[in-house]
Amino acid sequence: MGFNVPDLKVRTDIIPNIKTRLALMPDKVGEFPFYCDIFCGSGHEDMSGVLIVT
Ligand SMILES: [Cu+2]
Repeated sequence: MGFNVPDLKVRTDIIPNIKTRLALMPDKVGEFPFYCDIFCGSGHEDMSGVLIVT
């Protein structure tokens, strides 16, 4: 799986059952869509959300 926040130029691979850490220092506030950018099977189309930076 992948975690991609294109507006913040951040992405990483995600491996199921393994903890993944991602450090980021946003330089702007707002709502930034994220999504899985690697086709990973059933439910892939629903792997998205919004990262809120305040
Ligand atoms: Cu996926």
